[in-house]
Amino acid sequence: MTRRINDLTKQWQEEGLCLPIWMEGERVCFVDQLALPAKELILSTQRVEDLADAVRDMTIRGSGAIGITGVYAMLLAAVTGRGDRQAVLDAGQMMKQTRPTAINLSKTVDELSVYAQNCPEDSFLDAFEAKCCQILERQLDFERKLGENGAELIQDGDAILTHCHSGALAGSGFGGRALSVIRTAFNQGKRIHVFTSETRPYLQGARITAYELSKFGIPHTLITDGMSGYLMRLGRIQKVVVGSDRVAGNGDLFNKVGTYMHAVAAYENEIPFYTATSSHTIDFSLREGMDLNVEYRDEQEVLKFNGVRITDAKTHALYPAFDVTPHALISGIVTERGVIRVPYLENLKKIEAT
Ligand code: RUB
Repeated sequence: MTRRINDLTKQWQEEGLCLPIWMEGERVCFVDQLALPAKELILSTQRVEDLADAVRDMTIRGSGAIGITGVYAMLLAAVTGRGDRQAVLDAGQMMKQTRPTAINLSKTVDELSVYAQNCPEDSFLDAFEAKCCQILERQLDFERKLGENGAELIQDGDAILTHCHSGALAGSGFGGRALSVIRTAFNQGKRIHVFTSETRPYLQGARITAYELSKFGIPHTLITDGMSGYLMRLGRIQKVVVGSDRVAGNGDLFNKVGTYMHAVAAYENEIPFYTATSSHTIDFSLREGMDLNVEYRDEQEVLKFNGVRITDAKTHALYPAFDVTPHALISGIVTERGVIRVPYLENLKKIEAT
């Protein structure tokens, strides 16, 4: 019943991909990103609710990875419900409610929901699995292509700043967005160095980006979030490459909070700032970034470090999980269809049209 998806998983594992989530038999397996790098823990489930919880509490995270978790959740519902179409649609709705800012999740669920509603009853399970596999293959293909397009922007000897974790485990297993660009440039033989900012409070940069860079053998240095501006002034950083949770129609970028701060410093220091994304992550319904409210997370996530409160008992905290970088600060938007430059409104429209 899951032969097609199991074969695909096997093929990707043999290729050495760093998969965030996959299917073995009728169980969905996923890497516990909260445990990294101390433990390489793999969890598994047959319950859609567990996948929703894992996205909500950031056991599975990164815009690409939560997008494909939407696929696995709906496929799991199809398999365990023996083709129950309503269960598939309900699974999609449950996943959509987990995290709102990264658009890949809702777009993927919508695409699969339309497919499920129109899929003939007699071959539902087979056809739905094939559609899921097609989406998963497409996402991986995007990563490889945008990696090649973005690598052209990287020069031999560049030091590149990246923020948060926009890598294999945040995507489909090759290098996600930013790390696909970096990994491809490195594989081309370019001598590069990566500065990864730690990314308070979840420390995705310190924990996961550094872990993946070590795995890929790419030289790197960890910095705290506030250090990038000074390093730019010292001439230690030549490029900034970050991922993207959503791009508005005018090129404004939603990404992990702190991205805007790096972009302002890069602009001030005349350092190119790029976002790596895919056409799937562009939200043409959104005219500009400030039109959308980003996800706010629990203040406890900021008040505590490793479960221990780090501030006075009466102090409160604020945690917008993302910020908006205006398109005027962005030198180029790397996609699977090439690097998009200003005027973004016009040039992004061309992607929408084709
Ligand atoms: C998503 C996230 C960052 C990445 C986006 O945040 O990983 O914003 O920079 O990169 P979270 P990508 O950790 O809250 O899920 O586009 O590769 O996901």
